[in-house]
Amino acid sequence: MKKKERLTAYQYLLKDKLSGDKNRELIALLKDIKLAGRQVAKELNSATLNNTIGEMYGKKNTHGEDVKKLDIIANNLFIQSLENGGNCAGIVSEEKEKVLIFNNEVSRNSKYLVCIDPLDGSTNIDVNVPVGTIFSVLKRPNLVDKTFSKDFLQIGSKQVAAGYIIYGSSTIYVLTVGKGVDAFTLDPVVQEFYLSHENITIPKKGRMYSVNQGNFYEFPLALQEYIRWCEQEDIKSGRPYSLRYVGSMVADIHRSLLKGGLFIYSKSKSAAAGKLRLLYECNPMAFLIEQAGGMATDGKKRILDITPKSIHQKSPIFIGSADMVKQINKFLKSRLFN
Ligand code: AHM
Repeated sequence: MKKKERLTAYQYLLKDKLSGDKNRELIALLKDIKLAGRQVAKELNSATLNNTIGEMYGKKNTHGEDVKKLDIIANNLFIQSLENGGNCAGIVSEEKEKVLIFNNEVSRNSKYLVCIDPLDGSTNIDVNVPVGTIFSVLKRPNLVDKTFSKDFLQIGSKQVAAGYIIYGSSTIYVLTVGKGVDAFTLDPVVQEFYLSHENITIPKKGRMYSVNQGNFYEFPLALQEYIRWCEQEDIKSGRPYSLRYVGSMVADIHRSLLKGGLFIYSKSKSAAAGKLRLLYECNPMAFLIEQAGGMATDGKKRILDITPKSIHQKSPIFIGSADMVKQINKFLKSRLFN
């Protein structure tokens, strides 16, 4: 039997989604991200044996959260790959308080900027539950000037590419370059990502909602009412819905993308803007899910229309199957969402 031809992510982009010479630099940048992704997958696979699980004692990130050893390892691998690749002028990373502008000659002249959460899902890192990398690629607004922090403060709809790598039972690289969504699965023997899911569309409806329900009484009343609505029995709409919450945004979104569902990280009494960061968590996921036919809002407006004011700004997010986002928006509008 003839074996089906396999296309690597690079070959697929070259042939299909990013054909043409003007896209070479972007393809190369996406390759740099893939390289670091493979290295991170390897680090995660042997972390227990290499004694790299656990916290960097005494170290907090820019949000005051504990930092894990693997957070730092992943951050360094992405920085090295992006800097040495020369296809990116600078980055914003969850693990770095300030913008990092690359100093080498080639990078300085590059068109692109990257915002990244190198290892998302900190609480799951040490317990063999899927975690991920989330990234967003922006174009420098001006190639003549040096790169400045403000160049990263672009609305999400200006992203030229975005995606995530999920480190789970397989390692999968899910990507949009603004022409739909495709996924590439890592062949662990060849150590290469091959096209595995072409033109993914998120189901319009879903029956799974994903929220940290332990925060129920912290949530705005409108959200509490939505959650109660999900729990009620209603044959027509298929309720009660199932609650699924991994606690790694990448894993919860990946399931919603493939099976349909709604992911919620709301504001609450103790966190006025929620927890997740706009530039390197909400924006890339919103771009990707919209490209797959879904929707993403902060409860009031489209995530991709928010003008960022600072690089580590947070935002509430309601994202997933279009009908589910529309439904929750009705609840959030029917009462003051505060
Ligand atoms: P992190 O950047 O510390 O990893 O936090 C982000 C993660 C998301 O992946 C996940 O959706 C959320 O935090 C879970 O938070 P909580 O434990 O408050 O439910």
